Amino acid sequence: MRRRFYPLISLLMFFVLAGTSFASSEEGHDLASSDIPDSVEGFKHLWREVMIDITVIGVFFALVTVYFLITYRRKRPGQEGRPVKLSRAAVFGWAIIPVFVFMADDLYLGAQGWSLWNSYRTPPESSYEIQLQSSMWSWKFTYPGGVESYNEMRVPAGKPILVRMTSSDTIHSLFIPDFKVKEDSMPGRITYLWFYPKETGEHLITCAEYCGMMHSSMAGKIIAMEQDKFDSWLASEQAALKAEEGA
Ligand SMILES: [Cu+2]
Repeated sequence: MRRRFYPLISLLMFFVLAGTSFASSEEGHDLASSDIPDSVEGFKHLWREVMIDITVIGVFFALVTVYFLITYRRKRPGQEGRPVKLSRAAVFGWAIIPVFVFMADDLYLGAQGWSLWNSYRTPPESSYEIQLQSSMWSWKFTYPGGVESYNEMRVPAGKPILVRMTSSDTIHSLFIPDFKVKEDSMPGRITYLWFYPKETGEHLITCAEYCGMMHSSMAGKIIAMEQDKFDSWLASEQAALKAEEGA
């Protein structure tokens, strides 16, 4: 009568999954600036949570499958199985309890993602804004003051960066894997994304929307620099721009 324990195992799974949610949501947030929404850390937690949950679920199903394979294997040639007779209550129990367990987890994760996304869509007020125009097959960044750069976005570290974008030809998509952000850019429309480079360093940029022949080479990078180095870089670019305009 070990079969009786299976619904109990499902319920146990529910508590394991619920437990991982609380464990990963209790970790501290240590963002430098208080106007940065929790979504920055929240998406990291959610990602980890999804990974833990699919691992727990995957291992559970693998173990159950192996157990069934061994228990119900054919032991002699010509052996026929005896189908199990289930009561009406058992049929409903078998269908509803596992659905309840796994859908509860899915809906919980889905709702968390939705509320994080809602808070993400309001960029922090302290954001530094950079304009982006994408075209086949490069990224053009324009900084306040008119300085332009191609395929290399220099940003000050420790500040949220807001990228407002459009496209001059077809649909492209700005994807920054390290910050888990992606947004389409398209002609006739202005879209945005923002990210928070906490520290100095380099990060890959790539186009995530098939946009023609050289789509796969439409890559670039973000260079997060210390604020004073960024300021002097921008100032020297601005001076060069002025000299060019004056000439
Ligand atoms: Cu593209």
